[in-house]
Amino acid sequence: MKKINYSILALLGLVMVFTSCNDSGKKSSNGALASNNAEKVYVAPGEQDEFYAFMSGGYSGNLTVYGLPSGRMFKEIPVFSQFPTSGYGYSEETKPMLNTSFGFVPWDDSHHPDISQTNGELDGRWIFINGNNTPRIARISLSTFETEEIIELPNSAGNHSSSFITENTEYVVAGTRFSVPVPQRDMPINEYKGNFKGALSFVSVDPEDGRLDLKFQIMMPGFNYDLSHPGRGKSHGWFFFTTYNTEEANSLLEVNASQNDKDFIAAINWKKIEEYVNNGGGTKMPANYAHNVYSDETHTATSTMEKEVLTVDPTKVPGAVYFLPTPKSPHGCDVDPTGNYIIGNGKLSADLTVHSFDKMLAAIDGKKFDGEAYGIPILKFDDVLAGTVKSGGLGPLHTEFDGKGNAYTTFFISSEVVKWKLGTWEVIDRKPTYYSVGHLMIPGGNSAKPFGKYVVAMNKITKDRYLPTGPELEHSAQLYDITGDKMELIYDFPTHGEPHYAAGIPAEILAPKSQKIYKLAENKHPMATLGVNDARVERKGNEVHVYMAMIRSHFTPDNIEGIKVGDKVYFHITNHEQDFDVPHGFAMIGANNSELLIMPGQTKSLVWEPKEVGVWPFYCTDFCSALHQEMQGYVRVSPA
Ligand code: CUK
Ligand code: CUA
Repeated sequence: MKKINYSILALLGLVMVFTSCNDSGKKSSNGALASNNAEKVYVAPGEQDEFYAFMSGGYSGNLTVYGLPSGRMFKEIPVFSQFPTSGYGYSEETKPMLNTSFGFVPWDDSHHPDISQTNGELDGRWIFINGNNTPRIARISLSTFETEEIIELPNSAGNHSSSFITENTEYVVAGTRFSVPVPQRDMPINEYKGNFKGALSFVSVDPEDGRLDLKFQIMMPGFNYDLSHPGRGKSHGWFFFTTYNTEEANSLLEVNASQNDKDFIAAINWKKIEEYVNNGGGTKMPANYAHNVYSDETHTATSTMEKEVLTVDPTKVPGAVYFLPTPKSPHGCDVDPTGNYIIGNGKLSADLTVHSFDKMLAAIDGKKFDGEAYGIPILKFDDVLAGTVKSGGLGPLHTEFDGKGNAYTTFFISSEVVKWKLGTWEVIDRKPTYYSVGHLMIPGGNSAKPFGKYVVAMNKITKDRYLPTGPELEHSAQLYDITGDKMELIYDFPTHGEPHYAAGIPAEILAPKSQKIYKLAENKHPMATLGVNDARVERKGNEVHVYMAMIRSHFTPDNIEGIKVGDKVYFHITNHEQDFDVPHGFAMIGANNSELLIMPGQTKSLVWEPKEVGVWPFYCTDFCSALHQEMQGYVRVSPA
């Protein structure tokens, strides 16, 4: 067994290198296509893109916003990382967003964005994204493009199968990648098997304001839970998670974790579990986790430490959880727009496995099981299998759908996207990617109603696609036109961080919602300066609070005296502009905590601790008018 596994891996590695070299030689043929395709991606000056694409930032911890088809980047939305560009995570108002039970954690690894849905269709209200490392889920408003809420997940580690949502945004789901001792405790690592647990978290979303609440956690066997997808249509009420390492090895050297020819897709009837907990089922256990909420009325975040979580033992809810055997350590887990087909791609295989929801229900009805794992019934592979796609590729990862009965799967090792037909399982087309593609995205491709015009491939390796920029290149996205039978590669563009996944939405749904401005009269920040006459300096011991107003192109007050070395100076600054897109900035010499970028109608605060006597300047960092360079002031600092 040992040898075979190693040699497969070595072979796959070789194929990858070989394919990459081969593909780079085809550059000129791409170039020849360029003139036809230029028109398809050209968005003329003053015109706007047809789609938004939200790409996860991977190790940037953020979310980036692009236009399709132009590939232009519009914005980087800070989520799990401090962001000096706007002062997110530095300003007094936003620091609490990055609170966790581990303290202030201003970094994370964000993988999978998902846009809110109503009746299985994109509604463009919020976008959710996971923090992998210190397990968290964020909710971002799509009217302000600001992170409004972050909830930490206890008992979870490596929050990877996240943050996918159910078809009415009832829940955003998070599955633990690493099983861990629950509750955490000191124990020998090699006693993993049978003792570690894998928590699947179901976080409810308030239909009105989007507020998150960790409703329950299902305590699953100690496997690795990789990706997940909600059922939709006929399978609404179910959630599917791929697993690997069902061997429960505590060291994942290939020999340990891939002994089993098949791991599982876990099928969870969350409606059944919801009913169980609504009727008083489940066990409350102590847990410590942060819940951070930003209010765009007070422009301030508050962080609360939650103290307990409701856990569910799946064996106590008969009929709620089943395992579907799935070959070769499946990674991606994708459900087609009709909700019948569940695709699990074994990352060490060539074939795609497609399960049928209908067949699954029939097998459950007929009680046709193939034993159990930790009390959870295992269905028979042949009973649930809808079909196998003989892809001819290697290393399948993720699948999206065009809404016309076709599926598109990425192949990491053979560097390609393969288009195939749902139901007949025949391969229709394949196109190379440059290189080693991970996820792909069709706008709405993760909903009941995809907009099958483009697919974006997100590649892990960039190599020779752009001008070299030292040893590290930004990752590369590739845009394919999928309106015809054959995919057509029409554009390359660099992405920021490592985009694992993306969510796209037509601009006509989203753009009208995204022009919010904050009304000054509605500003409920406790430190706001709503009238210029309210601007003032107040001392409380060695704390000094400067209540400041800003409008083109002046700060009030702009000459501040009476500050002493050793004081802690809080600048609370309110932007009095009421025009769309007129922020002002604020930077103080020697301040070691970034600047502020303050939106019209908003208040933000920055702390400065002067160390030396003198007269020290501050200025506006955002070019705001012809007199932007005049937008400045001084603070006089006297001896203590
Ligand atoms: S994972 Cu990155 S390629 Cu985190 Cu969705 Cu598959
Ligand atoms: Cu305000 Cu520049």
